[in-house]
Amino acid sequence: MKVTVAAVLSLLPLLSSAHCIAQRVRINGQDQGQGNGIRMSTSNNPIQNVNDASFACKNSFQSPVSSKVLDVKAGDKVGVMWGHVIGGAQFANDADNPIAKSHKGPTIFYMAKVDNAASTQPNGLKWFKVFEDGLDSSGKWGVDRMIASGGWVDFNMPTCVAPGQYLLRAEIIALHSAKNQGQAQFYMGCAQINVSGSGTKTGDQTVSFPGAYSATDPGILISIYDAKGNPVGNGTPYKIPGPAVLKC
Ligand SMILES: *[C@@H]1O[C@H](CO)[C@@H](O)[C@H](O)[C@H]1NC(C)=O
Ligand SMILES: [Cu+2]
Repeated sequence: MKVTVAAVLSLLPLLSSAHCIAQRVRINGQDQGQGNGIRMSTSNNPIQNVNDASFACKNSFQSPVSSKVLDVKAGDKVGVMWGHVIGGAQFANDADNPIAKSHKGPTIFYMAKVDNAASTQPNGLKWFKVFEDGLDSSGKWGVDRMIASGGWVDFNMPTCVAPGQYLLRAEIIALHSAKNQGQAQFYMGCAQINVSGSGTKTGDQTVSFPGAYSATDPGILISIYDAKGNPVGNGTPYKIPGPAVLKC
């Protein structure tokens, strides 16, 4: 009987999840390896409560969490890779890798200055936004571009960021059901980086996670569908949640 229950439970992720996990970092296109320098969750489930205690960096981390802190120079191109499960595809021709195509929404990066990126707990940190990619004029979303890039989202480390260690928070918001409050899906993962350079900034506008978002923010409680039901936006510009992106 136990075997039968276990077998049934093992099928549940196949039936229910079209979600994703942040799992790799690349620097100037150089893949740093799965789970290396990133706090990789074993769960691809989203967080839907914006006040969840794990809203900064997710939870259910693979053990041990990487102790690696990745060196990044200000101005480097830094990317994080998302995949349906750890490793990417769940099975051959997995249409939900890196994420289900229905999961339209923005891709975002934040950073927070820390003393030790490998050990710092993420709650109470001051996060500043360094990248955001929402809805463009052709009806394509940041998530569409992430899927087209094989799960990668890259940004340029601003040259004005002060040297030191940071948690780099990658985020995706899936808005397919966001017309009802509490139904936007948040995915996040935190990379551990050490920035070198001659910048001085650690954020102009900083926010806390949880705390930065409200369940009724216009970019969180929203129907993304046009009159024909296409997920191309509702006719008004999409407002990405959170503060403005750091300007150098
Ligand atoms: C961060 O980078 C600086 C400058 O390259 C280096 O001196 C320091 O040891 C690095 N720290 C970590 C934790 O990697
Ligand atoms: Cu999902």
